[in-house]
Amino acid sequence: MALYARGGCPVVFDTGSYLDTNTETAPHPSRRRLTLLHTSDLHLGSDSFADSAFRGFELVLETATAMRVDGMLIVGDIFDSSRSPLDTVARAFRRLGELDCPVFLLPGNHDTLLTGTYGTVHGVPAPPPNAHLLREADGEMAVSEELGLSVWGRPVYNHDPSFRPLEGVRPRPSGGWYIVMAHGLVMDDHVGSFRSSPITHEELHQVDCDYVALGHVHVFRDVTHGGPSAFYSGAPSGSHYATTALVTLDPASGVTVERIALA
Ligand SMILES: [Mn+2]
Repeated sequence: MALYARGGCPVVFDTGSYLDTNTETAPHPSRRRLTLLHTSDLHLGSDSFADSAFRGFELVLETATAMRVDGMLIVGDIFDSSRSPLDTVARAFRRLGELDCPVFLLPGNHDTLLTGTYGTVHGVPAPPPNAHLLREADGEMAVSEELGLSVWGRPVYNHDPSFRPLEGVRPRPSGGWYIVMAHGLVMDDHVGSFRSSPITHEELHQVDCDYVALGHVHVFRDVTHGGPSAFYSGAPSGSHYATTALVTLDPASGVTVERIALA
């Protein structure tokens, strides 16, 4: 559990078995309007485009600050590989720690530095206090009581066809907003069953939450399939279509998602 004070109100991140007890004894406040910046696939520390990757990250941070968002969602592949330089990791975490809002961080298939899938990397800096890294292999919930927001995600430990990013999604908490993060490939009909980390249209239809924040595909895309709004944010660097997504949760008008071009 980590505590982060913002505006005098503690934000409590709960993990694993803590959660059910906590939500029953401390119900969320009623929903209020929230804006969240959704990003993914930053690939910091890449061998091939390290400088532009970090510039893309900085553009996302500038956008978050300029828009005074209430929180940030980073849906996988923040780092490029287990070989991403640790000083890049430290710099990235320091910059995230300077944000005046909670950050929800889900490891993607490239984040083996964070999951230790290929062996523990020694000396990896800790995420800043305002960030919650969703590391539990079976999925993990983080709760910001100040925002009235719960965020669930299942990190990628084994990027293969048997891994289902939306398997075991926690039921919707009793109050507040609920966002599910998933790093994987939404399967269109023409895509074969051999693809890794698949997400089906049926899963997107069935999931009971307010917004599904996706990562892995580097292009902004609406993949809503009859259920909650579901979008890929696009990557903030590495193409001519560098984007991020601004998500607004509004009690009156519902969920809206805007594509923000960064290039
Ligand atoms: Mn990926």
